[in-house]
Amino acid sequence: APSKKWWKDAVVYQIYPASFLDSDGDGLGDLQGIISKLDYIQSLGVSAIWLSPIYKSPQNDMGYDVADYRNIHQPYGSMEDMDLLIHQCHERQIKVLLDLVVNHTSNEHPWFLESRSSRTATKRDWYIWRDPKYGLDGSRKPPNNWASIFGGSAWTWDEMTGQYYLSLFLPSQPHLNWENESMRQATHADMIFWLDKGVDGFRIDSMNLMSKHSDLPDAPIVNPNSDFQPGDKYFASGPQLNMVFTGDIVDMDFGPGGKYERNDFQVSRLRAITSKWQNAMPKFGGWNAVYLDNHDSGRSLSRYASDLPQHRVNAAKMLATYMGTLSGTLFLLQGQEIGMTNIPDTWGVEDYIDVEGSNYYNSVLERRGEGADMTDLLREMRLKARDNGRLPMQWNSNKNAGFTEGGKPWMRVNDDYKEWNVEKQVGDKNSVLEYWREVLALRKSESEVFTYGHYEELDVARTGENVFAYTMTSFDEQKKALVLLNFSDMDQRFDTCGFEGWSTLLGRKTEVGVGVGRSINGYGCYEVRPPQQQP
Ligand code: TEU
Repeated sequence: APSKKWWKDAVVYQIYPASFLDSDGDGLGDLQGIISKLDYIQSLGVSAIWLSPIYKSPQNDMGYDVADYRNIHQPYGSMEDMDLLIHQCHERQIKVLLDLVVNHTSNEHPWFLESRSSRTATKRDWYIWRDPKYGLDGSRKPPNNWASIFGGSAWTWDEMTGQYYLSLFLPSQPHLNWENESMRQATHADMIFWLDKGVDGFRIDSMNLMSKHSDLPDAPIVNPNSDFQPGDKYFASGPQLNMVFTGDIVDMDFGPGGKYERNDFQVSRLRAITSKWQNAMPKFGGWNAVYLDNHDSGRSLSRYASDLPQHRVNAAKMLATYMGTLSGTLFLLQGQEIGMTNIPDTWGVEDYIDVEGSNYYNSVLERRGEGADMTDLLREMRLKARDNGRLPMQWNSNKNAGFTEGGKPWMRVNDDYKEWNVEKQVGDKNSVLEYWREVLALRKSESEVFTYGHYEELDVARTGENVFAYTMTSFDEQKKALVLLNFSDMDQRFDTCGFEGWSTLLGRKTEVGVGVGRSINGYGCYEVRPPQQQP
């Protein structure tokens, strides 16, 4: 059986500070806004919060470009606010995890300013600098052909010292050189600064990119239309860790040629990925991070289930059942607990403001020519653009969903907020929110079955393509749960043979009868019972 740890039992609630709650009316969320909602967060039954970056930053990439690890981005508040937030979380037994963005810094970080000052600078080697290459015609070229994840080359030219630096995201996000001992020590000191303040741990950003192949070789050409190629295999997934976010599920509807290539969701893919990781982790002594949504993805409800009015509640509950019953540490994104969706399809491209999506849109537009038909790309952006997970939190049916009482929210509020908000759902026993509370309470009381349990997929021949079913069993084999998830918009039949007499603890109260062919049109149901009751 897996060893017990607090971080394994944790249910982590990801807060995107810019979009959570604005307390001072500038249209941007802030730390005092978060503090004012800690009772709400506690009431959900989560045990930790993960704050997306709150450090001082020019915000070229929403704070994932840090200029000072020991200061707070001023519009979010002060260090006193941060101390208060940590303190108030702990009073409620909520742990605090910070987003540690140390694969790269902002180009405004003093380390980088020093590093770029000359080739012999003390911190020159803290970043990844290389000489240019030259083409046959004498033209200057980057040291290799790697593509930036945000478009263009992964290398940025620095005129002053005549070298390139590696920047796999924006040019303003130079990559730190993790081979450098003194840089590592400085980073550790910044981490200790926060641990001394009482934070409980870190979600480490882009950790998978920290160890690079020392030769930085050219990547094979998979994209003949581009000068730059994905070089992942030379820079991704080197380090070994206790727990990682695997990207398989959030990337599952990307095309082979890239994120915005059409590749419609199929339940079979989710089933295969889930089974792969649920089976592999216990086998190799690893540990799963269970999540469907984050600030870099579209909302799973819109991508993998249905946000149509007639299905939305059930679909959101089904995904909650899925997440809440799997083994691993659970991560949910703010708004997931009320069934928030992606950007409505009536919005235009101007409502997408994130760098990743807009850079891509502009590069395609440039290729196709001004005035070209872009509907195919917009369709994909509505599913997958990072903006979808970043819309302001919907608190109530007041103006701007209660997110801000002041001026213009930094990002447009979803049109559906009058019907879909926290206030409407609290206390409504049929709501998505109350269902999440139920799921989390059960996950906690039956952690042996779920968090630490043993997963087994039910054969698709038995369930049919649209139903994803599995059992979770406690390691002492004393308890077992059956999870049935109907990913279609129609009732499905499930042969209950072998599960006769089990009671439904969660989900639609479907009678699970004897024999064949009971109709299950729910978003999943499962039961827990001792094995001696097995027929
Ligand atoms: O993202 C890590 C990452 O690898 C991204 O490529 C991610 O897959 C991409 O956003 C998908 O479109 C982290 C942060 O989570 C992200 O918000 C930052 O933009 C990125 O690092 C750079 O700091």
